[in-house]
Amino acid sequence: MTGSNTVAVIGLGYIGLPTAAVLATHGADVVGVDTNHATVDAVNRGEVLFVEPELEISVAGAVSQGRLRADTKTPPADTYIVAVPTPFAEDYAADLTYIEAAADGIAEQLVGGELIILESTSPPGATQHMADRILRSRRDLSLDGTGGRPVIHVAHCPERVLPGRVMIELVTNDRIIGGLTRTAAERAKQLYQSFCQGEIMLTDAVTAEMAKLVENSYRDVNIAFANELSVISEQLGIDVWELIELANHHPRVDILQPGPGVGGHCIAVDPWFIVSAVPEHARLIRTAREVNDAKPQRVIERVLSKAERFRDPRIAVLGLSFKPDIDDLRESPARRITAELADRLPGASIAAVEPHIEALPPDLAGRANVVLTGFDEAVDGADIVVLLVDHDLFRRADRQRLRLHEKVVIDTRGVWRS
Ligand code: SAJ
Repeated sequence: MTGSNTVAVIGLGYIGLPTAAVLATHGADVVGVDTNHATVDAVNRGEVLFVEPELEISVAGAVSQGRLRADTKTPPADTYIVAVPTPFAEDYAADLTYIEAAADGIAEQLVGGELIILESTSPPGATQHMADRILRSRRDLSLDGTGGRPVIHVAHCPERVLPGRVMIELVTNDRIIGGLTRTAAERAKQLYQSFCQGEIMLTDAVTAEMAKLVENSYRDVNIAFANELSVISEQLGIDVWELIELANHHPRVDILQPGPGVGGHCIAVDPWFIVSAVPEHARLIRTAREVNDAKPQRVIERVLSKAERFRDPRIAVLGLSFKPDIDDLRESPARRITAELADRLPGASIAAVEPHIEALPPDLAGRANVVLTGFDEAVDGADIVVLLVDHDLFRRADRQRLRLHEKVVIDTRGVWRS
């Protein structure tokens, strides 16, 4: 330990950068580390390369006060926070390569006494795996002082913030910290207390890892229930949104909303880590994933059947992001639906409307029959209107003026029910 309060945050993405900025504005000296040179250069200019309310102002302030800088190399620090991606591999097992690379960079710098926190959403056992990897290359260190070797403190503190509300939720959400030792958990608690106003609860590392996965699986299972109801309702010829609204009047029923599928990098991914860890028992969690993953295909088939009556259909696709009022297109069902419609209907012209982006992502830009266009223009020229994301702009639309009653409308979010 140097006696100072230096923090290295490894991974300057949707979680790492906000965490780095918040720590810096609460008195820590923070170095953000990322392998991407463009990200590092942007942060050092006080800029942010993705949309998150209030983030850029916080980064710019911390950089101009000299509390935050970015680098491609991991520096020596008192505390390391690992916030790198944990994608899943072909077989749905978590890919820990990024965590391992971060651990290798940290291992070189350790002198003993440091705190290392894994924030990335991780499968059960990942925190121990990270510590084991560090200790394999640093046999002069230990977790508990055995053999008189200096101690490193390792803990898991999963992030639970909602994209679009990250800067608020980082401060107000409760946090779970799971230490490989009690001292590690307590040290991590001290750090988070510097900016977190929520309750901070201590446990062991595996329970903390599972808590995060369980939160997102809980939501996935509940969305799957709503999505299954939407398919059942379609077969029975009833309006699923009316059905859910009525059922939700019961004091102990609170069904979520169906949609074109579940997107984003969390809820569509994390449940697989549980399934992969205990496949024979995670039956409901697996089925929920399958139900939600099947939903985009159902939407595609519905559009294709409506398109049969037009020679070269003009289709307006409303929304490409994975949820409303953000610019995040990761794992977006809307994007997948748009791409497949373009492939299956080569003669169709598809006008995609996404008010939060300025250019189509490469997979869609490469398709000759898809253009990015304005809302009114797309709807005006369309035979079929497919609403995929409940952006505020679409919710507030004047349906009379847009003459939606003259078109085939497929509203996957139920925002245009009369
Ligand atoms: N969705 C529905 N119907 C609903 C609610 C959501 O179809 O009733 C869809 C959305 O359209 C979207 C997907 O689910 O495609 C996920 O959106 P979301 O808003 O439920 O969640 P995320 O992925 O933005 O953030 C989640 C949050 N977890 C929980 O609410 C339990 C957040 O707190 C986590 O920090 C985040 O995952 C994460 O990083 O793990």
